[in-house]
Amino acid sequence: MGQEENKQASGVDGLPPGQHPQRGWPVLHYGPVPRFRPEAWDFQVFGATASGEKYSWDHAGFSALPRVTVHGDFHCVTRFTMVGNEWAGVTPATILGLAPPAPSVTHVMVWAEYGYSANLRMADFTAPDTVLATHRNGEQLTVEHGFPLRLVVPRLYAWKGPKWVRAIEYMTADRRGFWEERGYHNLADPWTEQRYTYQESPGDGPEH
Ligand SMILES: Nc1nc2c(c(=O)[nH]1)N[C@H]1C(S)=C(S)[C@@H](COP(=O)(O)O)O[C@H]1N2
Ligand SMILES: [Mo]
Repeated sequence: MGQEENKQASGVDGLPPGQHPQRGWPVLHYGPVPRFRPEAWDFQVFGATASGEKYSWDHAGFSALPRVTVHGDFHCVTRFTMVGNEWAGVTPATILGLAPPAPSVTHVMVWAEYGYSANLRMADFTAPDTVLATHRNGEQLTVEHGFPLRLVVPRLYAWKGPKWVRAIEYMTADRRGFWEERGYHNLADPWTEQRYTYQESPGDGPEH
């Protein structure tokens, strides 16, 4: 019976329900595309760090961090899915190792240029396929797709993956990010179609 339920819950080709496969890679975001200025770029970790200090990398320093390759689909809540991407970049585990969070940290806010943000539970941020990506399918990201750095969280709807990432904030309680404050589900699991705020169950997110 569990298997039957799973079959009914997933859509065509093993995609999450309500998703269809996409050829090509659409560009989707709110607001303008930021210009990359290497001398002004940094990547920061702030909030509830174990030491109380803020951490910062310039572009050369960030580019020297250990790198991995992961595989993951990309599910936009507008219902297209890009299947079978190879993402390359830096794992959240590497960042957490270099900038240890306080034991009380439960969530992160991922911050991008122009104030875009997305909140994540620590378990989703540290999932084995979550990556701070610089490349897709062997090619450097274009600026429209988030160059020089974007987050990819294949297990969640793609709005949880900010393009043009600049900082990670360690949080000791959950707080809504950009789209989560604007009617989108706090958790964003595509397999259970957590699309909109009105679908949230008690405990799925902080009070408004
Ligand atoms: N900074 C920023 N990142 C963002 C968004 C945005 O509006 N601003 N939109 C999100 C949404 S809804 C999606 S579907 C993906 C789209 O990424 P793409 O343009 O590379 O396909 O970026 C996500 N990251
Ligand atoms: Mo999206």
